[in-house]
Amino acid sequence: LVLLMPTSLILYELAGADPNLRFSPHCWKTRMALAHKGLEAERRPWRFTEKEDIAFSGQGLVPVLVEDDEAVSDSWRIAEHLERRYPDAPSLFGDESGQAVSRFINSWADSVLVPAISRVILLDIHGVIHEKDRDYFRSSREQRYGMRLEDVVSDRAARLADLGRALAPLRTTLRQQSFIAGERPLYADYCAFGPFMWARCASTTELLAADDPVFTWRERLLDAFEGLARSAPTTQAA
Ligand SMILES: N[C@@H](CCC(=O)N[C@@H](CS)C(=O)NCC(=O)O)C(=O)O
Repeated sequence: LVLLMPTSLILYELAGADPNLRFSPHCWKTRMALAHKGLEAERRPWRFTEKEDIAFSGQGLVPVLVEDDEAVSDSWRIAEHLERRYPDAPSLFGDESGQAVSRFINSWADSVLVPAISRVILLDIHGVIHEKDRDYFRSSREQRYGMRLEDVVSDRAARLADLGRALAPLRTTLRQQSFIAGERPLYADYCAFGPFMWARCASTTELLAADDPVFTWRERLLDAFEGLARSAPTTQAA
């Protein structure tokens, strides 16, 4: 057995005005994946407009993981990289079919969960990011949504109800098992948990009712890895 110890692991993570506020949903997937594998990375804060600092990765989004001389971008590709590179550490997917099914969960999280949560917290995100990022964030998001940030989140009760409906498949599953992956969390769980950490870190709005099985599942993941996620800095209530 040869244990591969990384000589260096660096993770570029989206940060707020407060460099310790790390709220990106996709970076959270990667943080949980690293913890699952028992790995530690040097976590570098990165802002939306610091494109040149990650230009070496050939694209402009985080997370970017740099292992020795190799840069890997996209949270899904990072998870696959870690699984390949650290086969003897706990598996992120269970097996090949687990990996295939996790891809669906990741796609669901990115295409349904992230948009539904953003309709609640988008303006809060604008409030926590660095001042130098604000014009870029506002104009890029307003173009994406075709409306002002204020209008994206204007009907909070309706948007929370939409989110509640979008969570139905997750809720139904978690009525019957502790985690998406079964008795223990795997990467599929982190795919769905990342967007909740995004909301927890950047917003003070509670997305879930305390009697929702999704709430209980989120609590379990907040406690995982000795409370890694629970102890992460969040924006403070005004
Ligand atoms: N599919 C990518 C998405 C990454 C992504 O959208 N990252 C956001 C932060 S959450 C970002 O870097 N945004 C920079 C920008 O919008 O310019 C992944 O899963 O890693």
